[in-house]
Amino acid sequence: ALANKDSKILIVGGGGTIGSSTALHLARRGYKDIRLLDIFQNPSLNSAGNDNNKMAGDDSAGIWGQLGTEAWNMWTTDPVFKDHAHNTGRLDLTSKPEREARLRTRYQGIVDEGRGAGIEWVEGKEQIVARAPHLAHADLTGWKGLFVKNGGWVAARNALNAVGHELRRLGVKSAFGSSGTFKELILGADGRTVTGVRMVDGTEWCGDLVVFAAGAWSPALLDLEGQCETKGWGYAHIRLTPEEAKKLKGMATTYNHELGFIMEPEEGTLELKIVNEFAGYTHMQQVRPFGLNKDVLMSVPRAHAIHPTDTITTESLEAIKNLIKLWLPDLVDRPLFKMAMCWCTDTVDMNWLMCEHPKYKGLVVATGDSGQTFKMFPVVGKQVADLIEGKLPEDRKHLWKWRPGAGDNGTARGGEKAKDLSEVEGWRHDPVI
Ligand code: FSA
Repeated sequence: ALANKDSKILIVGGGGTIGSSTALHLARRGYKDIRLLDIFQNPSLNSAGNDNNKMAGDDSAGIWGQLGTEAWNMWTTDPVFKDHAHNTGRLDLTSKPEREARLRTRYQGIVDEGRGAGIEWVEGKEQIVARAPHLAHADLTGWKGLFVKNGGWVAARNALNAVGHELRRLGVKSAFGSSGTFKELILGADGRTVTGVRMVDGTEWCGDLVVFAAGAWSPALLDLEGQCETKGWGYAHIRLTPEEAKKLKGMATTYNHELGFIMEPEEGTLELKIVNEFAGYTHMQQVRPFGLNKDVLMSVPRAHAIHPTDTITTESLEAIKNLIKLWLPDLVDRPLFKMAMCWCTDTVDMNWLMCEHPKYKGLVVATGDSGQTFKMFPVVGKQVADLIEGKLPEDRKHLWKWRPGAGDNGTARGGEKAKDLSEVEGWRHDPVI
């Protein structure tokens, strides 16, 4: 085991998805000295999870299938999570052969595992509209894919907030602001044993174990040897009338791999979020992650919380308007608001990077979200806690190991290469001071 119940555990990124889930599992297991460190308090405004809603569901095979089943189970039964899960079902659709092949493999994998009751293969207008009546007037030519029964969406920000409350109730400590913002590791005399972390204002927190879960900031803060690439995706909202919301009540989460996705608006807010799907944008900057002795060019977040006047790119805006025209034609003229970019970090093969850092003792990295983590929010921290306790099964350890330069195993995101934000317009609106 990398720690015992009395160890001082510091969680960098403790206000976000992976960090707060880790704290929850450790605290529930009786770890007594946990401290969250983050620039913003939970739910951190820098977290991709700080969002109205996220897609969720038991929709995969293999290890991700085991986790997905466990996660959906916890989403719907655990007292901290269950008020935030909405079992509307989820469509995962495409009209492109390459994506179709992947979805068919996934479908077959789930069926072969004896879990076929939770999933349906759908194609053609009749079958799709039966699960998504709101698409009755849309052109669904060539669309096919999965209908996931055990899934739908989760109220992401509210769930992150609920975990934050639970952590405070369980006695987990925290530091936010400049004394919670990571600058560097503090190493012992051997130059490799981590004894704590130093923050941007000079505060030093000592610890026996550091869990590094800085989400999209991870590769810019700590040298990850090129294993993670940070990208941003845009979203916008439209405000519905109560009558319009009533019509969409219970709507299955509708995802099309070429176009984007929508989910049922949360009761009370009447805000319908619309997202276009694409490769994401990089934001290349010179940075010096801890562990390197020179600056490197890499993609870093341009956080909305820190640049609140930024919106989204003109091309995302057009794609979002197009999605409204195709799927929700009655709402084409509705103004768009709450437009922002949300930042995630991808590994090449879209599996987490969750392991001990090979260069340092007492440092666990838990990152490489790859756009998959919020649906796993209740269980991602269980994997980190198992890793710390030496209980993580070998196959999971292998999947999430330190692997610079490793290929993609056919699981890479695919599609077009990401553009850089410097090449596209419309997103930047610096305030005039
Ligand atoms: O279950 C899923 O398909 C989640 S992907 C969600 C998403 O918004 C992606 O669509 C996007 O491309 C990026 O990876 C962020 O996450």
